[in-house]
Amino acid sequence: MTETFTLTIAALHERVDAIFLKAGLNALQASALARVIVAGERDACKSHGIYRIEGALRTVKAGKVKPDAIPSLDLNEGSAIVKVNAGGGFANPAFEVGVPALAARARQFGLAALVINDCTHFSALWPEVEAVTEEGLAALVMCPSYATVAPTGGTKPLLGTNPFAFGWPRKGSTPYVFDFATSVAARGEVELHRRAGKQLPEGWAIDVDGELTTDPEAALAGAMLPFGGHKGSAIGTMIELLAGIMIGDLTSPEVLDYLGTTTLAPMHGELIIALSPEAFSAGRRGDPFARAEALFGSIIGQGARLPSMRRFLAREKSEAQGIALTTAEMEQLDRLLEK
Ligand code: NDP
Ligand code: PYC
Repeated sequence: MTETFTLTIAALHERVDAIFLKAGLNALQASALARVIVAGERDACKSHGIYRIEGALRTVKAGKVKPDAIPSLDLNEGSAIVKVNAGGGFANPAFEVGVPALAARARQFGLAALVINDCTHFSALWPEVEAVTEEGLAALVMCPSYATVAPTGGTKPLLGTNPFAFGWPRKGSTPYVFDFATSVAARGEVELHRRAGKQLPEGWAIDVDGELTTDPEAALAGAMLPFGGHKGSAIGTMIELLAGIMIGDLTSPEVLDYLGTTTLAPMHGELIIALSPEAFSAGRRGDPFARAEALFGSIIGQGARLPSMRRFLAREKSEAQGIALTTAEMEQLDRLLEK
């Protein structure tokens, strides 16, 4: 049996924060990264937990992200579009700088968008979705990545794994949140299978010759596949258009050209849209939140579960019992702190 160590959420945050500070990140960048990475471990989302630290540090070392960046907020007075330039730093502190203005504008106009430009992005989107739902607003979040996914009918990497997330606020309960890669699985999952010496499930990827493969090495060298065939391929393309081209930032193939590798965290933009359910429904057919609860109740009533419920249960457990890490993970953290 694998030996495990248990750390409190605060203790893990302290360690991850210290690793980033030691690597030369300023306090703003380090603490925002530590928050999102520790949230990944806390919620049992291993593909975007502490495993991502090394990639972020490699990207700093390669000079492809600015460790001391200070995001700049462009309030664009009178507009529903708020912009934050991450200044070549990570996306997470830029999001934290922009979210109060996003929420205020969404309340003012009924909907608003936060555009983040020039950011390095390696994280899960649900922490950002949850920050918007905590404001009583619905949220749509998306960003490109780097070219690793073949469009349906094609055989070469072109689209990114382009995550897409949605959230709906619920009174007195955790929000309704889904958050997924538009490839069959996140690339981080393929990498974790490779590290564990495990084969991939069928249908995740093709090799360099365009043949289906379950070998993670062959999948990383070849291309991943979109989820749901042509439907995922179209949603992935929409994300390139809206959160790449429309916001004047890089598309996934451009990111790969710029970085020349998928071993560093990708730099591009991000689009966050906040919507006010009260403003859209404007009293028609009653309280939108009560109607949403009836819908969720019917889903659960069939024996189905709501997305994120696994995650919220994992969070409850981590909050009560701490976060369990393996010996190898603890050693990795110690090694990174000593570097
Ligand atoms: P998963 O396929 O693991 O999960 C996708 C969503 O579906 C989750 O909200 C999950 O909730 C929900 N879900 C899973 N099973 C069920 C079920 N049986 N019934 C109802 N809901 C269910 O996610 P992915 O592997 O596609 O993505 C993982 C993460 O990777 C995401 O957080 C994403 O943001 C991130 N990512 C980031 C990228 C980036 O460029 N920054 C690129 C690609 C991905 P639950 O968690 O509760 O199981
Ligand atoms: O897991 O696909 C992924 C990913 C790409 C960039 C960040 N996460």
